[in-house]
Amino acid sequence: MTSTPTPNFGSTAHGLDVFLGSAHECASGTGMDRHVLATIRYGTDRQCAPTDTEIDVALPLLDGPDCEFWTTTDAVQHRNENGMRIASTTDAAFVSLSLSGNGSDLEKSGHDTYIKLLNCLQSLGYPHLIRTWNYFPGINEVQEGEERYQQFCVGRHRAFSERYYDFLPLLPAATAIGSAQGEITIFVLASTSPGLHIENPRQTSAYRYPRQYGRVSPSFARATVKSWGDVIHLYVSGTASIVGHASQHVGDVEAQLLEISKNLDALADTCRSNGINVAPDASLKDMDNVKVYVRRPQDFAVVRHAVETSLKRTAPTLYLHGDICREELLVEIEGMWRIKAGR
Ligand code: 3EB
Repeated sequence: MTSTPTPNFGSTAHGLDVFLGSAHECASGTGMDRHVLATIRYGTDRQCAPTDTEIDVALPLLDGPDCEFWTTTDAVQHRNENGMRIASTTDAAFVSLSLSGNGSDLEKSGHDTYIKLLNCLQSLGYPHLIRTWNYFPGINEVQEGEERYQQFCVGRHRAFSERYYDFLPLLPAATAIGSAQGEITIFVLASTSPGLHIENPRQTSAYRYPRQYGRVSPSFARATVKSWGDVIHLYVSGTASIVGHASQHVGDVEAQLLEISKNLDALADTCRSNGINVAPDASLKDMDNVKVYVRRPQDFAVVRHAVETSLKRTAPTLYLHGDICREELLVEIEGMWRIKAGR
């Protein structure tokens, strides 16, 4: 019997792993043959300044492990360039950057940051964006008649269109979340080889949202699949209660959460019908590296209860207090599925 060959999503030789844990768990979690590519520290009351491999995200912790560790079996090289901190292996690069000040001109900050990142990744030989994270203060604040998120979208879009002739097929999975305090913090995972970007038929592609949501559409894909040697990761973008392009269940956080779960299930279905080996019942409960962003801390108890009971999730989950990029959205979830190679 012949089996369908497993698609090669840019397979490379070195394993990449990621897990949530507490600060002291990194050393024990990595073991002697693994090296740290990046540590992301969540929360607002850090005592010590970040080291060269640590990235701080200034969102208040509601519950869960406070660190995210990206590790690899490959050797890691560190360097600083033009305000960016770069950690790289033979096939992966993690690049981060923080801008002090609240970035009063978000269009300019978004543009300049993405130009810097794209130039850097190009020149170092990791031209393929796999996943991006964007955190900045006051995401829903209105400046000069326009939400800061929309200004950011304009700048990011302009950077992509200056660098690429046809960039929509290149857009990776992403997160954009607002913080009450802190700096603009952007970090990306990139590679020497491309991932496969995936859209969700239940949701309008964000890059095709109609103009009513802003001068330009947001530049991201719903998910990106990437093979790292013998592991395949499916990175899922920040997913909200949006069907088509319309926000659903305004004011009802629990209904929004159930809608998100349906979006995740539809995404898994699409992946499967495209030959990506997501488990048949893959859902929120099977995701790893899950972050749940909650707009109003008073909703946290309801959110956690629904995640654990209705959505049957028992694995480690990081709950953060953060603003979602449409005022009416109360909760957003990101994560990843690990996919088995072969069949
Ligand atoms: C949405 O689906 C919710 O602008 O990079 C989610 C993930 C959202 C990423 C981004 C925005 C972004 O439109 C918002």
